[in-house]
Amino acid sequence: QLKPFPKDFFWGGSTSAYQIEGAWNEDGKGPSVIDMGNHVDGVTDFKVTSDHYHMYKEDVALMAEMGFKAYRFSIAWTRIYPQGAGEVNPKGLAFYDSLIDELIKYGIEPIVTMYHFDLPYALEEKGGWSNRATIDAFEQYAKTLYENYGDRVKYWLTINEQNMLILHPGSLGTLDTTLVDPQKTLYQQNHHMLVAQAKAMVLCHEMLPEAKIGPAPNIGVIYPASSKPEDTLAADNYAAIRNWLYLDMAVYGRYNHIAWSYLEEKGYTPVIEDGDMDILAQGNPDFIAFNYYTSQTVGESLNDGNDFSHTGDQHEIVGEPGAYRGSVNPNLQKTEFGWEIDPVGFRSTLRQIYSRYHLPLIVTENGLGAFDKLEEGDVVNDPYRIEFFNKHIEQIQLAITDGVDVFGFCPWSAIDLVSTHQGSSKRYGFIYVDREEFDIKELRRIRKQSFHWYQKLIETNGEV
Ligand code: BGP
Repeated sequence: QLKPFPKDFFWGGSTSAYQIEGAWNEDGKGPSVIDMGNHVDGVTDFKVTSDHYHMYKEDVALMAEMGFKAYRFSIAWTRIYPQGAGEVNPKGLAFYDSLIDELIKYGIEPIVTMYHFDLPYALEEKGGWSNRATIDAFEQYAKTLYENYGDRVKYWLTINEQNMLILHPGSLGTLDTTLVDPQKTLYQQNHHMLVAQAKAMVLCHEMLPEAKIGPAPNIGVIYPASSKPEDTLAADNYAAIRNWLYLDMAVYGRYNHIAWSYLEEKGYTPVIEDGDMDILAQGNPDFIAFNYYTSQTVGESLNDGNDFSHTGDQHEIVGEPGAYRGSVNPNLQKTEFGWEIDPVGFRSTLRQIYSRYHLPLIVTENGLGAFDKLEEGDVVNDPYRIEFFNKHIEQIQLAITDGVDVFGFCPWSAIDLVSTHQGSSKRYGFIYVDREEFDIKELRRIRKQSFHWYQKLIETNGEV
């Protein structure tokens, strides 16, 4: 007997500032690492994207029409603090004021990510997350957000996919390619981000006792490539390095022991300053938000030069000699972009996270990137996306039936936007944005077939 979705379940959708807003240098916004970074040749940049900055009212009205109960979006740090710290930009503050008010007008719960890959470039120039001053800048930024929006925003997310920033900085365009010892530096940056996150959680609880805050990593179940015991051990290691390091720290305030032993073995351990572990222990999340696209499969490292491999997700070239070897899962089909599709793995992921942490869960990303086609008469048929979501939502319900406490599903993406490194032709939205890679046209919004399907799903609270 299936348990129903909770009555006040947060059905919604998700986006991030730099991928949807455009207006990259308007109204006092400072440049971020994304604006200044080398973006991938042959695809569009992030200057205009879906121009949500100017079209947000129309977009929110469409989300309301779909019946959204919640909308998960990010605030661009560089709109609030153009230089990352110091002077606040009133026009930046005003934009999110209006967006939040617009959401509330329709009864849509704002769920705010503070930082989604777009570090202020001014901070990057001073060393970015390698510099402990960035921790203070993040805390100051968090304080400003709480002061300005805390009366209306009850759900806060600290850092989007910190684990992907560390494990796949290349494809996210956030790696300083001049680094001599990138891995060691990345784990030092990781430590600073963890401290910054803990400080933001402590401050949130002090300033906004009614609000809730949590981390937002990308989590997916890790399978062993075979039943060979060494493969299972490798999968355990990879799960610790990819998933649990981040959540153990957020929840328990300590380094996962398997991940730590990996860091020691590789010589990647960060410098931990006095007081860091106390702050890490004090920062406690109220819930766990996570993004799930696919599972991963790894086996024992064979140290033969082929441990690195594309696995289920193309940002994830997985494998590390001496630790684990990336592997393709022969049981799974792939999307047009080569990402393995694994709805059952979604249920496993939900169960694993809940069993480890016993905190309420919200899914802040899940979705299918595809080359959607605009047909005659403004029709966009995306049955593959509907099928993808049906299968994943079914698995959430099974997880709920297993006793997992899930309070929301905000898939990627509410509306078409620009992919992290694969341009605007890789679409995820329920709402089509009429533009091409290098021709922005008029950016008309068009309801896809999945828009109507999702509207009905929300109306029936998950029964279709
Ligand atoms: C997640 C990110 C998003 C997003 C999504 C899809 O990793 O949090 O920002 O874009 O993946 O990935 P992509 O755009 O690479 O297809």
